[in-house]
Amino acid sequence: MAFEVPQLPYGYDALQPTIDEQTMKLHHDKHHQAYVDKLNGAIAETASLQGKTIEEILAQASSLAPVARNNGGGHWNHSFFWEIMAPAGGSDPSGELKSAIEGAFGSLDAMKEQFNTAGANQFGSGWAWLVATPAGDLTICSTPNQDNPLMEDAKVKGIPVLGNDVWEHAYYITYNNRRPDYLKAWWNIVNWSKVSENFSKAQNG
Ligand code: MN3
Repeated sequence: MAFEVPQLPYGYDALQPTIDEQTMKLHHDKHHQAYVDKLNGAIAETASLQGKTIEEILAQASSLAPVARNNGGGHWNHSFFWEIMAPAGGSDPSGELKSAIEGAFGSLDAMKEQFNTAGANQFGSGWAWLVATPAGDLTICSTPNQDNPLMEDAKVKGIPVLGNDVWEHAYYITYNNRRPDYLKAWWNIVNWSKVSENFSKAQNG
């Protein structure tokens, strides 16, 4: 069964003005589709990857050919990304997640600042992550390219709870070179109820 690009849970224009419609169309229909097509192509030529879930594939990241690693990461990361955004005016972190964020970072604002710094300082393309670690803590990291904390050779390993795409294709049409402005504005469209759900699932294994 080949992997597929999931449908967006909202319209292409639903995240405006934070993310413009053209960016969403290109990002979802072209970039994500290309990751999926190349991943499916790699799997068709690699018997050991056939029948595996995307998480099982990423768990053996260090032994993958670059085409499978990069496009497998691209598929997982973007499928995750669409779900953790929602039209502006959404919820705040739930009680349990709020407590965990305050315990780890002092406050929600302090967490956002650390996350934005990780995203701004990621040289070139990559992602910023809020991660539930195997020890049950929350931490922030960034990864290059389409890597993520599920990869067994990631510097910071764990289950992503929240992540932002800092590739130029994610923000350049509206924000040009101003990645920090994109990072700051992006919090307007975070779907905190989905993030809280991710955190609960991570805590329950
Ligand atoms: Mn992207």
